[in-house]
Amino acid sequence: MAHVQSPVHHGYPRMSSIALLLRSVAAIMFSSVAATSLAQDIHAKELPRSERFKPTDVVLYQYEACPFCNKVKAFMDYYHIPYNIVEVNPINKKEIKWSDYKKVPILTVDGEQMVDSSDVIDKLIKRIDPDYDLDGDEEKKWRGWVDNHLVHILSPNIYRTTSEALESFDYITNSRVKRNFSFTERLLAKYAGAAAMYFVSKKLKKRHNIIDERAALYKAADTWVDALKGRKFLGGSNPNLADLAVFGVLRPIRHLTSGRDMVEHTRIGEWYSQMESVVGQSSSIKAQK
Ligand SMILES: N[C@@H](CCC(=O)N[C@@H](CS)C(=O)NCC(=O)O)C(=O)O
Repeated sequence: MAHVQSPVHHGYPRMSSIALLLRSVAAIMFSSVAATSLAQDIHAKELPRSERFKPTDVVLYQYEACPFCNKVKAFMDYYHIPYNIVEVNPINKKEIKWSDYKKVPILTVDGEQMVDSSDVIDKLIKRIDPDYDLDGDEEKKWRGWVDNHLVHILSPNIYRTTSEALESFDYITNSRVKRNFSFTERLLAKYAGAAAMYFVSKKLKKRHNIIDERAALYKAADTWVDALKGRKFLGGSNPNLADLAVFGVLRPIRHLTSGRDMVEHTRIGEWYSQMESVVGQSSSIKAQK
């Protein structure tokens, strides 16, 4: 799972020139691989949950492993909104040149641009259910916790060791990518990307004052389970937007070593499985081991 965005906007610190070079190689390789293999990848389900909101053309401009993008995907998966994915090249961002907004996700809904994952979700839920109350304290608090706390713990975990970093880049050898790229290209993307992100994640760890990344992940998972207070979901018998946000950012790591460790060492497994069965899995973000 590459997390090869620009250091400027995603809070990446300044890097040594070697790390920068490696990251650039990884980013270029990753983006060319991903852009071709994932672009226009349609995710459709038969029965939209909303009778009111039936957009005909939804496009998500994303980075495959961007947690904010994965939040939007989990929401659209749950609400059965069919969408196309356009993978953005993290170096030149040519796929979003048409927009003034320079981050991902960007969602276009029948030509209308929506930006910022939480705003996107707010807009979509209001179209699905105009009466939806976005001001519920608990839901708001935990959605904020995902954006301001949980997302920062993920990179230090998935790129923690060189072997975990390599595992996170394993998706590059998945079958869709295989069709379009040579063995050498895939190998270079995987090793350069993993090396770059190994170093970047150490800087991120420092920046967010994380001493032990696994301990932080376990603590976050159990904090979330405590917030459930025995309920099936934070939303009660059905997930609310906070459930979908937590699930969205954890889904890409669930089948990596860090995600397996998390499930093994915390109480999050039951909630996660329940979310998985109501949202469904996304084939594009599973570890390919
Ligand atoms: N608050 C925004 C944050 C979006 C964000 O930071 N996205 C990162 C990718 S994870 C990004 O596009 N960074 C700029 C870049 O890579 O150049 C949201 O929730 O959508």
